[in-house]
Amino acid sequence: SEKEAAIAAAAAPPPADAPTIFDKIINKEIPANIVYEDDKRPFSALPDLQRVLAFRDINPQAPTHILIIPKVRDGLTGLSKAEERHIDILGRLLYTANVIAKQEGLDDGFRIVINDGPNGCQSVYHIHVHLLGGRQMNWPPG
Ligand code: D5M
Repeated sequence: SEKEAAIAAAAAPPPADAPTIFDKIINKEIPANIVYEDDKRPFSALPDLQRVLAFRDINPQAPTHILIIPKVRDGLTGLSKAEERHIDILGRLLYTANVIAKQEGLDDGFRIVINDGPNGCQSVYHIHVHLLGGRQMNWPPG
């Protein structure tokens, strides 16, 4: 029906090369509460494609709610677009989530979430790891 088509269009992911709001955060064009950043240091061995940025979610779902993202998207609009070349950055995103969890004092545990695509309720098509903590999380998730 026309209504079903409208819903499908609204939920459809944008083109893979479409910029997202996270580009503006990476480029410091809009403010964000940044909690971690792999800086571009002249003598750092960390390749550009493995650098991550983390900032507080604007719509927090827990006392601690932080997003960890690659500073260069490199086609990784979502986890479902992952290819072998992304293995290092994927590892770094998870590793950094743990570093930040410790920084935030989440010693009793935390939740990691990656939403993918319409069914996963993904809204920003630049891969991001949600770090949630500071309260008892529930299972199953909504
Ligand atoms: O999660 C996308 C998340 O991104 C969602 O929890 C809100 C958050 N968001 C959107 N815009 C901003 C800005 N400008 N700052 C901080 N956080 C933001 P998803 O998994 O795609 O649903």
